[in-house]
Amino acid sequence: MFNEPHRRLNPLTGEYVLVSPHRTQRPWQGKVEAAPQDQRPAYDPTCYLCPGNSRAGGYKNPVYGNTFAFDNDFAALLPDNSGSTGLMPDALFQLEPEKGLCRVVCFSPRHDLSLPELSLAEIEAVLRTWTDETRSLSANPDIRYVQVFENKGEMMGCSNPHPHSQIWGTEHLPNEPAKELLKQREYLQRYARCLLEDYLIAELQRKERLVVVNDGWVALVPFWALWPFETMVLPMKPFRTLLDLTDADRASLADLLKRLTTRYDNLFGISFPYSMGFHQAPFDEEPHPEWTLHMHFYPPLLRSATVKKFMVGYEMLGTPGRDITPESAAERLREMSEVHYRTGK
Ligand code: H2U
Ligand code: ZN
Repeated sequence: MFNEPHRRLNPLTGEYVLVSPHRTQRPWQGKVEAAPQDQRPAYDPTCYLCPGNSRAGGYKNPVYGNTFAFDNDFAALLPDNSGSTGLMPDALFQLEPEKGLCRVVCFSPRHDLSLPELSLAEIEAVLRTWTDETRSLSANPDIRYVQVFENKGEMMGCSNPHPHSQIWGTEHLPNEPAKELLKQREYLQRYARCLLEDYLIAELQRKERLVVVNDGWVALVPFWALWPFETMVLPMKPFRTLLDLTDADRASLADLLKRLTTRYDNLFGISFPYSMGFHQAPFDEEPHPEWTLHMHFYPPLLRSATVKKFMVGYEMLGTPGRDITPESAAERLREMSEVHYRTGK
């Protein structure tokens, strides 16, 4: 691969990333984050997500034994938002109402565990809950997109270490899926093939960016990865949404997620922070033959548990960039053990 500065195209968004492999030797005298504290009790009486505890607005959590989903008490979107009528279309001042629903999904009653520390059966239960939530949100005629995501770790601004994720159902397509829809549609029209299906076939042949492969799913560092240890999870079968998965597909995805997130935790010996989520086809009554269900993991860490990547300066004003190549990041992740450093399992 190139050792000189180059740019790579992200075919899913149409945006470029600048790769500067020669810069990895540069000394770091900038911000060092405090290593996150990993010691937590199994139950925290002050946690608003632990079983039996109180939440905002006087709600009390049930003594749940598995996963637990509820309406976000501080939802960013509201279901009955009819908006102000009579808005004038204006080229420079466009505004429209947005309806939506925000859910919170706890992975486990255990306050001290995270995804890689759960059993395969427990991860399957999380996948089932995400699927059930997607089904009920998408049944609402006002909801055309369902975004499942987890924001993990203090470094990512996550407010609570209790393992949880969020699901937002919205009337409009969010920015990122909107870009991906356009690009996947263009590719299908041009090549009569799915962009991500072709991409997966090519990556399975090249092998240099693969991280974990099982019978149903692949985790890889995409050729155009922007975050140092960014990965994508792609299915071997042509799934469009979470609703297409069988129990067996969920079992194999649980296996892949456990192995991938264990490698992440082992990389710097900490509970690895990230934002991750699914990009599924919109629920707008269209068939979406262009779409391939996939996941993105965007971790902020660069070279240790305490040095994170800042997306600033030229990256905000020009083009985002990276130093370590996607190929070397994939190699580092491939070298990691699939035995978790903390649990020994
Ligand atoms: P994050 O840390 O990922 O933001 O998730 C916590 C969510 O939980 C956050 O969106 C919600 C916040 O609005 N929340 C409740 O729904 N009830 C509460 O009592 C506190 C926090
Ligand atoms: Zn808790």
